[in-house]
Amino acid sequence: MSQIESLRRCYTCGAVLQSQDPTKEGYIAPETLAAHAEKDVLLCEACYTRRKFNRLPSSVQHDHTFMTMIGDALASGAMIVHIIDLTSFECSFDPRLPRNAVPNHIVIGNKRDLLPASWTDEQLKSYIIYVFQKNGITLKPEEIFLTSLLSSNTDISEIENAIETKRQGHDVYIIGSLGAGKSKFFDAYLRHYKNPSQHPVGVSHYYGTEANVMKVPLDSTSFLYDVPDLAVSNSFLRYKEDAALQRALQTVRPFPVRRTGIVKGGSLFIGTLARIDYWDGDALSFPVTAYFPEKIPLKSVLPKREMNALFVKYLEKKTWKPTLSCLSSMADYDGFELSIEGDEEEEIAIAGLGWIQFRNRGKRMTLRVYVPRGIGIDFGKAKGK
Ligand SMILES: Nc1nc2c(ncn2[C@@H]2O[C@H](COP(=O)(O)OP(=O)(O)O)[C@@H](O)[C@H]2O)c(=O)[nH]1
Ligand SMILES: [Mg+2]
Repeated sequence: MSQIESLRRCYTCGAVLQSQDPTKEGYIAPETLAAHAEKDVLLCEACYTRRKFNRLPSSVQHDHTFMTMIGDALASGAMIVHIIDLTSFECSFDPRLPRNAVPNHIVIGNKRDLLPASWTDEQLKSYIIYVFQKNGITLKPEEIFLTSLLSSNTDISEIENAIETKRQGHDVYIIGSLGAGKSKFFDAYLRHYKNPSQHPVGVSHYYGTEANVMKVPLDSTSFLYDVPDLAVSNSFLRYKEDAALQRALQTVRPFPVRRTGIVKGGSLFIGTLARIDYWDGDALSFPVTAYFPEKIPLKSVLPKREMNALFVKYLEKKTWKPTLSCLSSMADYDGFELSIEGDEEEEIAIAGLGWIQFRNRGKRMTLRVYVPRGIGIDFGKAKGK
């Protein structure tokens, strides 16, 4: 006799629960399943670990205006031009956005000038493809353009041509996080712009939102829209009131390449803004290359018995500038643990601040990363390699 059984799903992520393959989604150990078989609410191991250890870094949540505009764009077949800040975009994806929903898009990787000149365009494009793919968006190299829009004579004609050929008569929406370079892009775009229509270039209320949005006519029926800034709720850019910090972050000088190391039991203090501890592992120490704006201090700290007390002492004394007014004790930081294996160039990026790179030569290591509460971190393949 055949029978129909309903599938059991993880209460948090919705994956179908399975006990066959720990590397596939929805895995739950057979003994856990047996012990809790009568329960209605079951979690897969990945979600259970995240809940128990609060391991998931903060992701960004776009606001109502953005979601409305992006919804319109998708529904009308519009083209999306996504401007990213190459020094920090890993944590700018909203997990609520439908995956691979944008059939027609290009990505502009801006602030090329802040990255090492020796990194090739191919390396950077393949990194952008990798990060977008991790966030469920497939990109092709020909859909990516690299710019330094700070310089007023930047030639964007290649991008203008790509927009004109790819949009196929549809509207175009310019999106990007605060500080990515959207205003600079508009400056460059409007420099050579000739209005082909009867409509004026101007700011108008966008239906269904509270926002006033700039509209640039592209022909008599379609427009280029400037979408309000994407949220930076999980980035250091959110601390607008800390002026000295913002001045240090909004640098026009390339991020200096600083080589240092972290000793087992020791730490890398990024001023008192963040901290990366080498908690445990096979090697006694490992070399690190750090990329932060030059005014952000770095200090490699040898193992001390009371690492937290030392860090808090620096914090209280305001030993390192710039400081952040909302930080006064370790309770103001989120901690994450990274367990690393394999032999690859790895990178830890801290949203809006910078990143470190290191090579893990087949060793086992556990790092702990502390960042101000709510700041996003990303861990993955190193860029420019
Ligand atoms: N170094 C550098 N800074 C840039 C570049 N493009 C923009 N900026 C700076 O980044 C900040 C934000 O740029 P803006 O165009 O206002 O970004 P928006 O918030 O997306 O509109 C400003 O301080 C710009 O001067 C660039 O290519 N290189
Ligand atoms: Mg702007």
